[in-house]
Amino acid sequence: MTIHSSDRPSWAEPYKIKTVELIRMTTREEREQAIREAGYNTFLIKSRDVYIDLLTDSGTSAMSDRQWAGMMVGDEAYSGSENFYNLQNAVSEYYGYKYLVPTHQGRGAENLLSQIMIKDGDYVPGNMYFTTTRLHQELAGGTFVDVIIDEAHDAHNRHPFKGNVDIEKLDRLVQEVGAERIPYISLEGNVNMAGGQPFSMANLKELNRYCRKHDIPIMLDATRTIENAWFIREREEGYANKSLRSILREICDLTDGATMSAKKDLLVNIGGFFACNDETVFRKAQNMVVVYEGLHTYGGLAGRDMEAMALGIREAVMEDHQASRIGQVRYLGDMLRKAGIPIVNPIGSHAIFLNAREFLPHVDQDDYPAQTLAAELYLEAGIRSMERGNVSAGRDPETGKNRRPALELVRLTLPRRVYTQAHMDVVAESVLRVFERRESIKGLKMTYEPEYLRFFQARFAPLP
Ligand code: PLI
Repeated sequence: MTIHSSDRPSWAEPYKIKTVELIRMTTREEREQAIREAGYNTFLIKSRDVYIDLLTDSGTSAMSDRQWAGMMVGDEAYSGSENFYNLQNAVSEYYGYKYLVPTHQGRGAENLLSQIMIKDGDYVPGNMYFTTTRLHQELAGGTFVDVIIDEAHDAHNRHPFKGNVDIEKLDRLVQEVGAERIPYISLEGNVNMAGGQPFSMANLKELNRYCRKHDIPIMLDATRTIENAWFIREREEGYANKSLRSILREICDLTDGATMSAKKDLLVNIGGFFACNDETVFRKAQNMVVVYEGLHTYGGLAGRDMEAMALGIREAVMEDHQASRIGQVRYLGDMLRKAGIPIVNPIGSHAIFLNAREFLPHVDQDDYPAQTLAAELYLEAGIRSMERGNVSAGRDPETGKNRRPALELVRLTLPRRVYTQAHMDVVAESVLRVFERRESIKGLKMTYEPEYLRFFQARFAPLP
């Protein structure tokens, strides 16, 4: 019998700390200046002015001593690096796809997939949008169509699998536009914009049956799929005694290919890949990667990066690693929930999402409550978070208006293996202090808006 670490009443980090990075607490005056200079956009704050950095779990994880040792065996040959073959073996062993093309990060893989498979006028259904994914679909001439279940758009709904695809919504699209105008469905594990919400294996099996019938490939956004596997084991009948590794493989076997940002699940600071089972698609990706990323055996990465990724795959499926990863997120979420802070439920795997709509009900969505709350949390305690609401959603290309999404959220994203429980206590106390003075908080107006992915570089000013 396998004893999973989730059987233990409490978790502890399955590592000890060998190197530390010093962080600096700033004064209120310093933070006021920093946020003003950053145009009230947490993306634009200098890292040295941040105390606890919860902007993202992307590329911010701590690598293990083995991964660092792997960096030293980087084979920096332009072609045919040994580390590429190690990565290829690891992807084939754990994810099971036949063909692999490395890319510098996730959006590099999204570019390949979108350019290869989408034609002008196509429709790309997906279980909620992700910013870079949708943009690449649009740049390739496609229109993204949200086919996630309605529950995902409701921060209070406790559905255990809010990442599920609504097959009826998908079928309506197929009836309306025809399967031949749907190059693939984009399926994301632990749906980021919904609050890190998983899909179930039952839903994926049903989706697979439907897509086989209509000849629509399923392309997985595998970025946080190992974390999705954790929830399948925890919540779905028949999976309690299965390993994360076997659940991951079952997911991949029900799909046709994947894009991957290795900067999340896979515990590296840079890297990604495109993988698939179709040889024609692979040949196109292999050819296109040399235009945008680099030769097909490195795709924009150094040999050492590919080695760290290959080792990261093996560490990411370790049971005690995920137990402590998800345990830490829940620890923070439970503290906030008990203090009456409005957050998205159920708690996902990579972040706690503050419900800015309820935190600042008096701030209109076009005055950007989530952007405002992220700026206030930085001002309060030097904690950096990320807006995931009206700014991130962007404008509707047809109407030019803000999309005003149902979810107006601030994401407190936990890097893997980086912060301690004591840091989580400080975060919770700081959020509470902002909550206590919430009524005096006013919104922001946008003063600079870039054309693409505006949330990265937009600037704001406080409303009077
Ligand atoms: O940041 P990239 O290019 O390595 O990956 C893009 C990307 C694709 N899919 C998903 C689900 C993501 O979450 C994602 C990147 N996410 C970031 C940067 C984040 O902060 O969540």
